[in-house]
Amino acid sequence: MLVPPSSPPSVHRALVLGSMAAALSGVLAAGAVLATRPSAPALDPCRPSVDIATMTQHHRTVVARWALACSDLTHGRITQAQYDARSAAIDAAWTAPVAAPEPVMVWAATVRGFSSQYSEASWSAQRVLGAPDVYPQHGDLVNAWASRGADDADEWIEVGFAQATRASAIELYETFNPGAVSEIELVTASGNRITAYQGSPAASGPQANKLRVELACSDEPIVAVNVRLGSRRVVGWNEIDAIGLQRCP
Ligand SMILES: [Ca+2]
Repeated sequence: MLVPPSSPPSVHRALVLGSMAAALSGVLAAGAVLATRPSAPALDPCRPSVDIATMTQHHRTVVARWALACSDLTHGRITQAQYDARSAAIDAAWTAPVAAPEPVMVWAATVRGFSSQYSEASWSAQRVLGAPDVYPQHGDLVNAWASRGADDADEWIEVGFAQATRASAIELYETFNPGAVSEIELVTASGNRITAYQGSPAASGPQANKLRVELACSDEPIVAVNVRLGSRRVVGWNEIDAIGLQRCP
């Protein structure tokens, strides 16, 4: 029998603790301390009557806490009142919202190709790798990739990731004259190329921009991302600080 995570405590306890309740009924008086185990129980009364292997880690932990409290009660290590207090706290933990895990970002690790770069050092294509180190600043700053010319050609860069990653989103950090991104293409582990984003280049203001595109986690792992810039349509250098994938949970 499964216990839905949303089960109210009373339902949870009826399911999980059914065997214990049966074993102890008639034995425990309110407030009494058991000196011995219930008489001749057929089964360990503190053994969960449901398959905990199918539960979340959170609910397995809650059931384990309850089994420990049950054992303490049946062996006389705690009073009924102490057990009731622990049980109430455990019930609260059963339905308490579990904090969602922090999203894990993986950052571009290799440059696979590019149309141009401002130099081999400052504003080089390599400056797009790793976590953002310009954002949230906006400005003509050397730690972002910039093309050779400001507006003389449309540009592109393709970056790879250290491991193939199933991704729930892609993030691209535009830190100077944002708005030029015309297309983002994903390269999958099997070599497929999938268009994830298409836009009409237009200046989007004098602030750094995090362009985030949600992806379907069912898609196959991504090994590379290709970004195209309509640089001629957004005046000035259109600099990219970082490109990252948010790993699927
Ligand atoms: Ca431009």
